[in-house]
Amino acid sequence: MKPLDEALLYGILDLGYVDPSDLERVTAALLDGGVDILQLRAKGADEELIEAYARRVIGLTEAAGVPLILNDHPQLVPSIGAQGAHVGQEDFSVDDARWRAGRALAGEVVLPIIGKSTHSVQQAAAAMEAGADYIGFGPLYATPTKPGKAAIGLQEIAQVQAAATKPVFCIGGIKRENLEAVLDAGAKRVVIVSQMLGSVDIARYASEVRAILAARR
Ligand code: TZP
Ligand code: MG
Repeated sequence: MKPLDEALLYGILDLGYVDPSDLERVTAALLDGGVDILQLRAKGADEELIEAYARRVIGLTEAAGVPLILNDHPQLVPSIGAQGAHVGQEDFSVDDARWRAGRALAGEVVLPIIGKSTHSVQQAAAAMEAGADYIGFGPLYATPTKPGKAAIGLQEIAQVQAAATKPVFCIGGIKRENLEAVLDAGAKRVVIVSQMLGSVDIARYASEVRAILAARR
């Protein structure tokens, strides 16, 4: 598996943008483009459907050595064999999510990756203190992917990044056009959802963004 601390680009397979019939194609494109982590996000889907979606893509992510992270639902991590779960401020605590996502394989304990969404300097510090393996920080800009969620802007990125003990993935309204501004503000790693999934050539979009991130690291 690609190590988390070297991850630069985080992709999300968001069923709000991806037609279920397109799951494998879009996953392959994101992986071809070089995403370092992939999250399955299917808001409103029940457990059975999430498991079915995950089973269709996990062979691809494993072959690419890319961790598959489930949005919410840490309890589904063991049965799917996913690498972890991502929880929001209103969801399970990091400890609780890790306990639910934990599994034993052939007598060996496999530690799941647990990510946490954060929206302020305080939440970022608290999540890292609580043992999150990485945090999401945003939404930097208003975004259709999180309707109604206030943008936090770029001004706190540097402070969060300076105090970070874990990888920080900036998120929310990021696209190629504002990527330089986000990086100039101190970001090192990003999540891009709608702009990447809506691009004509997803693999190319991802690889271009990743090259920019790698050049600036
Ligand atoms: N959490 C904070 S912003 C966001 C999530 C899941 C959405 C990011 O999507 P986009 O389309 O890249 O703005
Ligand atoms: Mg959630």
